[in-house]
Amino acid sequence: MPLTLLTDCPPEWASENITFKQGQTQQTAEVVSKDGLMYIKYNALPDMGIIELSIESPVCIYDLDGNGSLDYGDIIILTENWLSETMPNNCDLNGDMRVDFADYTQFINFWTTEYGQ
Ligand SMILES: [Ca+2]
Ligand SMILES: [Ca+2]
Repeated sequence: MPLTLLTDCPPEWASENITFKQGQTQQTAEVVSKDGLMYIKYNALPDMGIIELSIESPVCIYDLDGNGSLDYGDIIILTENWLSETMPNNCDLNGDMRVDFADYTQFINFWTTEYGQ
């Protein structure tokens, strides 16, 4: 029998797509409001492993090493692909078939404006 669980929803998660994962099962969790508080609602199975709740990372294309955040590792990857014209290359952020200063500028702009808030 699945258990329907409610977990406190962090305010910044309320408008995100929340993914519920347990073993091989993956589903989109629902955010519900109860007594004025926000909860994440999902169905879990007893003894079926760790339950993971996560949100889609807003970092997307700029997370070059795919670790879910913008950090030094992404700059290293950008540097390693510097002046590469081998495509497809996820370091070619502006799509001009070359990894160069324009991509670096775009990366830094995103980091300092969108991400740095
Ligand atoms: Ca990263
Ligand atoms: Ca480019």
